Amino acid sequence: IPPKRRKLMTYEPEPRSTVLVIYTGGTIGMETNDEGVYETKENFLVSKLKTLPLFHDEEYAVAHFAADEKDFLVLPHQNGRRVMYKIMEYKPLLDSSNMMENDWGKIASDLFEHYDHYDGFVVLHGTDTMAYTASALSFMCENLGKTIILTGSQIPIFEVRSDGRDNFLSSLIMAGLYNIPEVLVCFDNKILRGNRSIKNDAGSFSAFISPNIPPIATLEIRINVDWAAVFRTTKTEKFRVHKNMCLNVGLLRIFPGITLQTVKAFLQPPMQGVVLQTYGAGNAPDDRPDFLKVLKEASDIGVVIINITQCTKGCVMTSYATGKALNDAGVICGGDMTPEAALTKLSYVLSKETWSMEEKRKFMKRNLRGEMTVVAKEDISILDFELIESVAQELRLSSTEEKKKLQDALYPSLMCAAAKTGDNDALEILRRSGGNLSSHNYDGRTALHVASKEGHVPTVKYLLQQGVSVHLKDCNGITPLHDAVMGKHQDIITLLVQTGAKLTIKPIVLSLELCCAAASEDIETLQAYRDAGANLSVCDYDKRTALHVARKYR
Ligand code: ASN
Repeated sequence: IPPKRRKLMTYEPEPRSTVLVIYTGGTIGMETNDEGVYETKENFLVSKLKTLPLFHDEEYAVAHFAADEKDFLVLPHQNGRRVMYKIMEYKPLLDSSNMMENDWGKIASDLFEHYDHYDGFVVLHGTDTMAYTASALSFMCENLGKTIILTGSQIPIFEVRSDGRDNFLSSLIMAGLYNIPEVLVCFDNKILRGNRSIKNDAGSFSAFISPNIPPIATLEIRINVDWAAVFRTTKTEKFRVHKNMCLNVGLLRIFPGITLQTVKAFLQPPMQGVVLQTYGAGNAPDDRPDFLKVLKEASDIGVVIINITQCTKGCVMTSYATGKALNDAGVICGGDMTPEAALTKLSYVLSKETWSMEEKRKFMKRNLRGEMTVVAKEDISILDFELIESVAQELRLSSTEEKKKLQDALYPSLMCAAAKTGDNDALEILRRSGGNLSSHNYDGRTALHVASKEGHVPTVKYLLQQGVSVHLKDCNGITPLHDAVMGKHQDIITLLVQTGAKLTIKPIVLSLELCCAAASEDIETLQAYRDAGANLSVCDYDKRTALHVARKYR
């Protein structure tokens, strides 16, 4: 028996994980040249790392590596486990400012080719366009089941002061020992979702943030992973990569006084998709019909336009007339996507040849890889969450009885959520798939309570036509009519009263509510109570009426 084999047989080596490191370039592996500027340098990272005990345990390698493992490096053990890694160096190594879409394609191909042979992957990358590559890879990698971490540094790894050593070591440990099936960015002891990250500081070691969601993990004395936040695919399909991204996309940041010519020129063919960076919560001038017309015309001929905010943090909403005007011009709400995520998602979605235009627009609104927070208000149906299907799959439910139980548990909440946004289509689908529209959630509220409170007349009508009772009370004894009164929705009050609803509120409670309304001159509330059939002369415990109060506060 050769000596190496003999050692192997005497004791079991620690369990090992393997990581493939794809080294694309960036400051992390650079050196200062004669002119005093950083430059990439080929063929030296591996040999130099081998001399650093923190990056390579030579003694272990000699004792335990098999013949076909000689290209690997191995970290000192971590809680009894070993991370072995192999570095695949690209030629040429690139400053990430020089990277293009075909470089993303190359990384994706290599991930695919080696996917089955490694437990996790680290991509060493320049920081300047790391957020773009991370976002692009998150979409290109379909049905991802392993950890992919992009990292780099602000100072080269072999300089005396460098953030590169920590970033690289943390990435190796996370990719090797933790299964977080996402494309991530590791920087300054934080693991961020790749398509949520942005380079936020050119001079800090804490160069990256994910402004709209907390880190997925933090590396402190303990490594804390927020497992509930990890985004997972719900498909039962194999990992694959989609490489042919659409290049006819662009990013247009509006500014006060932007000319019509600029906007027009930008939207010219062959442009297929534009990310429009607007002000604040998604606002653009609504007093320039020419500007909106140009957008509408482009959208009508098939250019997909996504609205995101110029602010680092926050999201696009249609709560202002200026934002609503964009919506009316066919511009799609991009929620809280980063510019990098919006652009690469557009590039990915537009390149899907089998998807119709309508599907492409729909998918742009959907959360595909955790890149956006789906705000239910923004004309997204709760059905877009594909909830029941995903939950049933996740729980591996098979029998009809199990599925029925799941339905009973989930449908009342789903119905209330649909009623909240006035989503009659969703309610109808839930009804057709066996849901009982009169069912109530954990605190006794039905879809009718919620729609009445929110003031959705068509939804209230629909529910009444489906036979939902107006007499149901929630756990606080509140009926849909009382909800409509509190929401001051006159037409809903009329509808409910027509259908036989009665106010069941106790006289003493009613008197207090009327007195409060009178004290604050809230005529609308008084009218609402009147229309709901309340006796406005009801007295409080002091025998005083709303009229007494109104006179006093006159
Ligand atoms: N220019 C470098 C790059 O992006 C910056 C860095 O890596 N810190 O490749």
